[in-house]
Amino acid sequence: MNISLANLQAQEKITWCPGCGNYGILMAVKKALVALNRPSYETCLVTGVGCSGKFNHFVKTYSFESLHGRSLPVASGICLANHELNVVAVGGDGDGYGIGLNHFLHTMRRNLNFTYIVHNNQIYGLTTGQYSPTTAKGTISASSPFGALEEPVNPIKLALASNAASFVARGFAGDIKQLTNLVTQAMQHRGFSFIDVLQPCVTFNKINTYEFFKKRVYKLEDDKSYDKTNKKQAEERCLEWDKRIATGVYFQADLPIYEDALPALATTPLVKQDIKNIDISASCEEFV
Ligand SMILES: Cc1ncc(C[n+]2csc(CCOP(=O)(O)OP(=O)(O)O)c2C)c(N)n1
Ligand code: SF4
Ligand SMILES: [Mg+2]
Repeated sequence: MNISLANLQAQEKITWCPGCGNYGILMAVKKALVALNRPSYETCLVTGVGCSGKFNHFVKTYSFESLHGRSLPVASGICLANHELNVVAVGGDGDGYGIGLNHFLHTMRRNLNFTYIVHNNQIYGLTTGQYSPTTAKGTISASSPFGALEEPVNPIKLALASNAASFVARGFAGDIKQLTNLVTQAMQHRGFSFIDVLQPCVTFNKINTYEFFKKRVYKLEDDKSYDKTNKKQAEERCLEWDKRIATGVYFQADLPIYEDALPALATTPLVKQDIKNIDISASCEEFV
């Protein structure tokens, strides 16, 4: 069966503000699923909480709406239970780089085989415009009336510094063609694939707008001198921001994945294993 966009159409009405960058990300994910011809039942989306956390309402796949900042541990569990699924975790910058930051670091260390897409709008959208971990220092917001005091998190730098990230990319919600390509590559990559997406929040972030990004973004794939297997180059490019911002695959490496080290997963996914004849009475005796 050939999968089309119509197959991925959910029933629920989209409630994001008109013009929100989330629409571009939604379209890119759907187009990537079409490009890979993955039926709805082979994909599981796992979201956190936020405007981005509503992502799973608007695309027809299996999904799990987790707690704020907890999409990665839930996605890890799903991945281990059925490593044949196309698992995709989705969340915001507050969700992933704030409350969920520890999970981000530990998931990279494990290099489990799933995709993580962060809607980085540099603000808490759902809760109406408080500053987030990626908000620029000095920004006036609902929760920083005198300007944000902290230095912002640089998610690409953080991922590279983890020394275990195997696919690190950045997309722009205003360039659906490139983003589709990045999501497709991320889903095909064997290992943890992370995409930070520059996502304008048209309602609460009046600084990082479509115009702001359009003036600055350029594509790494157009730069013949750029080598995505060279981490040093990635570390340099990820420091750019004020004058220009690189999009594309910053870094990719073929590293051992967590699942390979688990003998229990070698033949077939856990969910498909026959456990009828396994005697757990001794464990029950001890723990129950
Ligand atoms: C444990 C917990 N703390 C706080 C909240 C309130 N809360 C909901 S969404 C959110 C932040 C959303 O920002 P972000 O993750 O950037 O997502 P966006 O809405 O911008 O897509 C917060 C603080 C919550 N739901 N749960
Ligand atoms: S508040 Fe911002 S992030 Fe949330 S739906 Fe509206 S534009 Fe999008
Ligand atoms: Mg946000």
